[in-house]
Amino acid sequence: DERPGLTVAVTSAELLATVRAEFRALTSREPEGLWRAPGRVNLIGEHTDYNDGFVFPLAIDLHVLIAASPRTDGVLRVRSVEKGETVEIPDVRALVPSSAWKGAWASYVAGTAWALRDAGYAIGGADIVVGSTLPAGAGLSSSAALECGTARALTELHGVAITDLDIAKLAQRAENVFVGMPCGLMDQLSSTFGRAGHALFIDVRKLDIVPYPFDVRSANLELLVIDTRAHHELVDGGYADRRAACERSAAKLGVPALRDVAVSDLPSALERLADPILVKRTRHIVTENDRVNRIAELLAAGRVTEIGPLLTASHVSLRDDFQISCEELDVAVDTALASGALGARMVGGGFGGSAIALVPQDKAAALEQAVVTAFAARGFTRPWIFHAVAADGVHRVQS
Ligand code: GAF
Repeated sequence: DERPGLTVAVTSAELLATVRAEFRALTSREPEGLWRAPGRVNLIGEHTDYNDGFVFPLAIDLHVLIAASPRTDGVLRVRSVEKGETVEIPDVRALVPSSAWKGAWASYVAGTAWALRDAGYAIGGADIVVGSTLPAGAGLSSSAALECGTARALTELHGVAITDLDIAKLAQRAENVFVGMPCGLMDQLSSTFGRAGHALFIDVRKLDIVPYPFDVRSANLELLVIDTRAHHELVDGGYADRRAACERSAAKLGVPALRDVAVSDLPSALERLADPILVKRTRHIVTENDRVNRIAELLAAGRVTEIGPLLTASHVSLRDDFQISCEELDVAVDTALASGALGARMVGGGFGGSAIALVPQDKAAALEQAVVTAFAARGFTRPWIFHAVAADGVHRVQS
C-alpha cells in the first residue's frame, strides 16, 4: 500500500511505536494513556452543517494518535512527530486566544485546552506527543481529530467527566475562536461519534446522530478516497466567504438558516434572492440537504448501489454553484466516472483535498491506475488513493 508524500509511520502499529518512543525521549517515562482519534470522509452533505442541515460522514481508520501524561505544574508541553517540534506553554490556565497562534500546529491542542477551561472543565497541564496516519491538509479532518483526541485525553487524565457531545462542541469552539476557522460541527461529531461499519446520518440542528450500517463490500463495491494532494487553507477566505453568503441568503429570506428552505420552495426563494452569487450558494445548500435525505432513504432500503448519481450531482453542485472545486478534484472525479465509478465527488471544505468514488470492486484497480495516469499527464503531484473503512470514534488504546 503505497502512500506517497507521507514521511512518517504509516501503519497504526508503526505510529504507535514511534509515538511511544518519542514520548519516552521527551519525558523518560511511559505515557499514562494513549488515545486514537479518527479522520473522516463525508459520504454526502457538504457545507450543510453550518446551515443547520444534514450530513452523512463516516470516521475512517486513519487517525491521530495522542500519548499523554498529566502534569501538576500547569505546564502543557506538546510534541508533534511529523513536525519534529516541541511547544511548551508555561501555564495552561493563562491560555487566551490571540493572533500569535494563527497558523501554528500546536494551536489545535492549545485551543482545545483553552476551550475546556473556558467552559469550566478543570483540566491542568500535560505532556503530550501526537502523531498521525492521516495526511494533513487532505480534507480528511486531521485538525478535528487532533482537537477531539486532545479533549478526551486531557479530561480523562485530570479525572474530569464530559460527554461526547460536549467534546465535539468544545473542539469546534477551539477551532472557531482559537484557530480562527469558522467550521461547522460535522468533523468533530464524526471523530467523536464514529462507529465501525457505519456512516452517521446527522441532523445538525437537532444534534440527532443515527448510525447507518455502511458496508459497501457486501454489495461488491469499494469506497475509494483520492487524496489529490492539492492543498487547501480553510482558515483563509474561501470557506468563511461561503459561510457568510449562506448567512446573508438566510437573512434575506427571513429564515433562521438555509435548512429551513424546502426543496419544493427553492424556485420562489431563488427569485426573491435575485443576487446571482446568493442564488448559486443557496441552490447548492437546499439541493444538497435533499440529496442527503435521499441517500439516507436508499441506504435504509439496502439500495447502496443506487446512490452513485446523487454523489455525482453533489460534485456538480459544489463545482458549479458553490464554486469550491479545483482542477485536481475535477480530474479525479471525471476520471473515476469514466473508469466505471457509480458516483464520485469532492469531499470536505474544498479548494483541494480529497474526492471519493464508489466503484464496483472489479473496476477499482483500473480506476486507481487511470487517476494516477491522468494526474501524471497533467503534471499534478501523484495522488494517494486508499479504500475507506468506517471506523470507531475517539477511544483510548489499551496498552
Ligand atoms: C470543513 C468544515 F470543517 C466542516 O464543518 C464542513 O463545513 C466541511 O468543511 C464542508 O462540509 O471540513
